[in-house]
Amino acid sequence: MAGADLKAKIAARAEVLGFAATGFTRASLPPERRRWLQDFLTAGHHGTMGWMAERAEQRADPQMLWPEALSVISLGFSYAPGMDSLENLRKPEVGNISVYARNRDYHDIIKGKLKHLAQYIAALGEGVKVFVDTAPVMEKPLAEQAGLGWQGKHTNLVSREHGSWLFLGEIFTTLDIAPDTPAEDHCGTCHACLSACPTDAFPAPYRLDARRCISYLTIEHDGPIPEEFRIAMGNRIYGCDDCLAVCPWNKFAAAGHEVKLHHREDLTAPLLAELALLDDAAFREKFSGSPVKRSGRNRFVRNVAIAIGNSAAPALLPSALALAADENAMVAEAGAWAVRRLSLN
Ligand code: B12
Ligand code: SF4
Ligand code: SF4
Repeated sequence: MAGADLKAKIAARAEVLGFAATGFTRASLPPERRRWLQDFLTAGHHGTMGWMAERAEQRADPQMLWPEALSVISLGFSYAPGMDSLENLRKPEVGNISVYARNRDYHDIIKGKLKHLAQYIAALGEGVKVFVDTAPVMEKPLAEQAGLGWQGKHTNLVSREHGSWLFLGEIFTTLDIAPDTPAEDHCGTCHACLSACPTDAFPAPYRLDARRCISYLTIEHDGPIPEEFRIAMGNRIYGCDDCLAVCPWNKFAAAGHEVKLHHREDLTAPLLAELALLDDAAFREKFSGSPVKRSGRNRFVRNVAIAIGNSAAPALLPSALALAADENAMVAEAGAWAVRRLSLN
């Protein structure tokens, strides 16, 4: 079994590549994780993310995904913003894009780095596969098991050093590595994240109903945003950071170093009036290489319309009227809602 020496070498290489945290665990998860995933799916908390249910067996058990895998190297990459990520919420004329999406797509950045690190292990004659976000892998429980941090009450991984601001990635390998000690829960009696959620998306601590989460509603959900969440969305037009931002463990987090994740000036506090003008071509050009591109123009501009409706800014009425006349029915419906809201002011 590979011991401390090799682990230290792998961790040192990971650090040079920019990873903030590295941990090692077995390629397995305890049965309660499968049960909790199943409870989540049975309750329908995944909404229209049907892909979560389709490969649930593989998600709950790394060896169902790759039977030869013996170990998992879990890696955390910091995107700590180094500023108040809730600042935009006090500026109704701008749209708030979640801090993780204000520059390049983290999937591309982290995948490249994982492949680089995996080459080192492959050179030892071992099998490797790298994952970040999109594979049927339960990244948070694996990271907790590998000692990177614990799944907080907001369900994301919290680290004592990097707070709630870590992206996660993994290298599955046939290498037999001595596992690290799992992290302990340090949430204690705190419930700041649960209280901060604008849409009351936590039915209980450690459980999220994605259908109520603004991140899901603005990024994953196609079609009209259900009326009950529109006002609570405020000006959040892509993702949401509220439950992460209020976590007291963030106070130890130094700002992330990756330049490709540093906030683009035009995406830090973009004017709603300008975003409302984006047609398909302009949207693609503006968000080339950005995670925002994945949601597509219509969903994004639908969110912009809702934010305009919540702005209470009469100056944005012409933008709302233009969106109400949009060719896309989903955008036009949101635009009409915005016109009605602004007309009430
Ligand atoms: C689906 C998904 C979403 C969905 C659902 C989120 C969710 N919490 O499930 C939506 C679209 C809402 C979403 C939003 C976000 N996401 Co997301 N998402 C994922 C994805 C693809 C799968 C997560 C998953 O497996 N969910 C299924 C549920 C059942 O699993 P779970 O959250 O681990 O739930 C556990 C708890 O509920 C717990 N549990 C249940 N009952 C009980 C009871 C007790 C007593 C206890 C102790 C525990 C417990 O057990 C479950 C199993 O471990 C992962 C990537 C991946 N492949 O893992 C990224 C991932 C979780 N997302 C990520 C991010 C950054 C976000 C956002 C912050 C983005 C944003 N700013 O808008 C938000 C955060 C919202 C939030 N509070 O979770 C990061 C999180 C990094 C981290 N530090 O944890 C990940 C890991 C992507 C990555 N590679 O970095 N996401
Ligand atoms: S991301 Fe926002 S909407 Fe989703 S659970 Fe956290 S605070 Fe609630
Ligand atoms: S805000 Fe409090 S309860 Fe929520 S994850 Fe952080 S420490 Fe845990």
